[in-house]
Order: sequence, then structure tokens, then C-alpha cells
Amino acid sequence: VYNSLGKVVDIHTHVYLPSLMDILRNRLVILPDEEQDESLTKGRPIGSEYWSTPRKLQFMDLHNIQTSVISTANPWLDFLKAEEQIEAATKLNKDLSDICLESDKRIYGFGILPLYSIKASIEEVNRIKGLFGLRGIIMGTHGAGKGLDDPNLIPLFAEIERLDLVIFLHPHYGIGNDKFGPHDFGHTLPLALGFTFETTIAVSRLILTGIFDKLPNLKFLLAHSGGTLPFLAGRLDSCVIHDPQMAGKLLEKPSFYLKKLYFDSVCYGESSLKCLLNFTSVDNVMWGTDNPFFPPLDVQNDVYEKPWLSVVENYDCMMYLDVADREKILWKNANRILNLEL
Ligand code: 5CU
Repeated sequence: VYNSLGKVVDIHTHVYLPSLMDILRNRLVILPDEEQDESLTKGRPIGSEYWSTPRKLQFMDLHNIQTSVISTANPWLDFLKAEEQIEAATKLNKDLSDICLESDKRIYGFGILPLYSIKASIEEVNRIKGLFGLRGIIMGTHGAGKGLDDPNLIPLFAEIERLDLVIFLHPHYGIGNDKFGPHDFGHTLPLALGFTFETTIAVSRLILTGIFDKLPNLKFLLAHSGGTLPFLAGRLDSCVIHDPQMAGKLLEKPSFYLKKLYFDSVCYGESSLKCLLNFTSVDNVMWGTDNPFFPPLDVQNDVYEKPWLSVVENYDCMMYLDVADREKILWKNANRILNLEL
């Protein structure tokens, strides 16, 4: 069915570029609990689908995706020292831009920042603005280590707003990981709930500081359809309105700012997508896959030997929409918001 959908842009699709793989090679720890897991002391198996551009194109062709906006996957550069981050970010952004340049407009990118140095990050966003194919940056919820509501980040956010770049906000650490035992459900709960609450809390904290009153044109794209925010926004509004501590702190209620953010459609279900679209505008939602995560478990030789259920689910959940709205989510919004020239 999805082969007849026309143009498709994937804005949530990750990569560990070869130069980052070199840094990670000896031991890749992606999620926090892998550090403690004896069976994973050497990290998780990393196939070429995690780092190779031809493999990304193979994935795209298999799923009818014309254009991808690729971004470095978690944990980004969080595990490096500030000086190491600066060198790595500059190299990774140049490498990413070269991939875009050689891809004949099939690949665009979100760059990466050396967030432990705000000064260097401000320099890097200016470099990113001038690099071919890069349209924004991917950022974790830690920011420079103290969360997104860290006042030290304000000059960086102001510069990102001035340069009109989009911040793709993505979770990594999870919230409530210590509450998911004692049963072993693998990564199910950290990914389904921990990741989404991490985004929910980080964005709520940021909004409550009044950042969008100071920087009304700062553009955030929230991973995983904004975590739980589209559902909880009403409660957040009500809690602000009824809290004396919050009196006079915000010009508008939280949902006013939230609705104006951008969201991916990576929610795997029609009722979740309906909740998102009831909350924000169909003009603010962009389609994504989360590749190379969520591969099928039942393959014989190669993860790309058949279409991925995780991708098909994200196509299927929007089939109830009319063609005009579907096209907005599948490519027109990304084309406009990220200036993709499609
Ligand atoms: O669901 C996701 O986005 C991810 C991710 O980005 N990284 C990861 O390790 N697992 C799932």
C-alpha cells in the first residue's frame, strides 16, 4: 500500500557515522542499563545498518522513502569531555554534510553540538548553518548536563533561533528506569515509557521557564510524537493555572507554546496519532521511522530482507487521513519546515 503514497520524507532516522564508530568501537553502551548487564559488556551487536550510507539508502528504497534527514543516534557525544566533543562535532558535521552532498538530495541532516561548551556550540551552529544539507541539530534532554532549562543554554538557543535552525529533541537516559523491575522485559519499558517521559519532563521544564516568551521563534521538533505531552497538556495547563508559584510567570498557558512545536509521527498507532493531531496542527507533524532501531526479529540473513513492521505501522496508522493531510505529514511539512527543496 505504501508504495502508492507518493513522496515520503523520513525525518527521524539515525546513524553512527564511521568517525563516531571509531570512537565507540571498543565498547558501545547505548542505553544506561547495558553498562551493568554482564551479557552486554561489549555493547550491542552493531551491523552496517547503523553506520553505512549505502545501507541507509537500501532501507529507504525498501520502504518507499525518497528523502531522509539523518541524525546521529544517542548517546551522541555525551560521554566525551568538552575538548573531545568539540573536535568530534566539527568532524561529524563535515562528514554528514559530505554525505548529503554526494546523495543527490536524497539525504539531508541534523548536525550535532559539543554541548559541554556553550561557546563552542555557538560557533558550531554557525558552521552548521553554512554546511551543505544540514537543516538543524539533534539534541538530548541533558543539554549541557543540567537539562534544557539550564539558563546557560539561553544564548545558544537565541543563536539557533537567529539562524533559523530546527532542534530535533531526542531522549536517551529514560525516566523511572529503577521502577521497571523486578521482571525482565528487556528494553520494552525504558523505550516505551522511560524515553517518552524523559521528553515530556524536559520539554515541560523548558516551557515553564518561559523560554518561548523570550524566544518565540525557537523551533523544536519532538521525537516520538512529543512523548506523552499531547495527552497531558491539559493537565499541565491546569496545574500551572492553579499553582501560586506559577502566577504571572508565563504569558500563555503551556499548551499554547506546546501546540506550536513540531512533532514526528513515530507513535505506531492510530489512536496516538489522532491524539497528536487533535492537539497540534496537521501542519506541524512530520513522518519518521527511527531506523536503524526496531528491526524485525524474524529475519534469516539480513535485516533488510523484508519491510520492517515498525515502519509499516507508522504508515498504517495514518491511512485513515485524507490524501491532503497524509501528504503534509509524509513530505510537504518537512519540505517547508526544513527547506528541503523537494
Ligand atoms: O526509540 C528510539 O528512538 C531509540 C533510539 O533512538 N535509540 C535506542 O537505542 N533505542 C531506541
